[in-house]
Amino acid sequence: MSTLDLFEGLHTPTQAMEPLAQQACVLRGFALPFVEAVLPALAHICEVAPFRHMVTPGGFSMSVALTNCGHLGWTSDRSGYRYSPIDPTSGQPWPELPSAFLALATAAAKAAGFPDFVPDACLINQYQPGSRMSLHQDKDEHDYTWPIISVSLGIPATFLFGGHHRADKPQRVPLFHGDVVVWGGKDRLRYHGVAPIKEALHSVMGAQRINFTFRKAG
Ligand code: MD3
Ligand code: FE
Repeated sequence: MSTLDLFEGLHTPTQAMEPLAQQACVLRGFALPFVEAVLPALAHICEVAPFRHMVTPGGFSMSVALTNCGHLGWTSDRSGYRYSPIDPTSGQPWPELPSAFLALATAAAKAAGFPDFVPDACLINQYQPGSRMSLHQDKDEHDYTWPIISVSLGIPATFLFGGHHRADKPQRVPLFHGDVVVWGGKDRLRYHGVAPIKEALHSVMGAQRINFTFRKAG
């Protein structure tokens, strides 16, 4: 076996990896080489399953609009939050996970040390200036041992990265076009949210932020 073969099995980061916690890190700009392939696939999803403002169990309309692709989609209504294979607006299955999305998600997971991650769900959040997401935990998935991969596109956001109790003061993490965040292990159940989005214009995405979260939900 050559020295090269030995090195091939090792994890060699190709760009800056910023740790946020023990099992959470930011891969700055990781998504940039994928954007050209991701945007036409996103446009197709938005035609089949347009962004919509869902209602929370408490009866409030979310300021973030959302859609999904992949086998399972996250939905909310007066009766609760759940993953469903059917888009409640169309009555049809969610659009398939595009190969460009899968390539991005698996490459990011691998770079962060999760080589076996294959998502079955992609929630797509659309933020406009003023949209926000209050502190919450993601607890609607079956198996919390899988990581969550988050991809940010468009105008900047301040991500709020809290602790295991709602009252824990969150770290403020700025996220920009092309940034990818990977959350695994014990950091997977931390409280998190997004501060109100500031008015801005992105040269490619316009006045919006798009966030993809890739999960194994089923
Ligand atoms: C940290 N979305 O859809 S993504 C969500 O930017 C959500 O749209 C935010 O929170 C957004 O549920 C943040 C990243 C994310 C997802 C799950 C996490 C961060 C997380 C779970 C634990 C800690
Ligand atoms: Fe969340």
